[in-house]
Amino acid sequence: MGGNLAEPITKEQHAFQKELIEQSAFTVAWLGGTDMNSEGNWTWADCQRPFTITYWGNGEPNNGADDEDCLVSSGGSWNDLSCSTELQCVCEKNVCMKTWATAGYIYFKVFLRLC
Ligand SMILES: [Ca+2]
Ligand SMILES: [Ca+2]
Repeated sequence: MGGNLAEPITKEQHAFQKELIEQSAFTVAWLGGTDMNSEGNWTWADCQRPFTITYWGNGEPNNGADDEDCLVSSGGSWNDLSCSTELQCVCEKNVCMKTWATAGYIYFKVFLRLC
């Protein structure tokens, strides 16, 4: 497929991926953030950029069972979950694909399968 997990680093991109998930059959989907390298220090997986703006839900991230190092969007807010959880994902791609929706120069798509 050539894309990677979405990294909605701007408010516009966050709003866009939230809408995509809402339009899909799902409510929760993976995004490309993790703190697996350093607990509590969340970065975007692709280039290890630290988060600049965040949308954590109440009480999150809570590193539940000391095993939550991956990022999901859930109803528009963020939660950390165990990376081994099977969920659909929001992916992005930096080149034009007409079947993908666009927010700025990043192309997002919610994949309707587990990943
Ligand atoms: Ca964690
Ligand atoms: Ca959590």
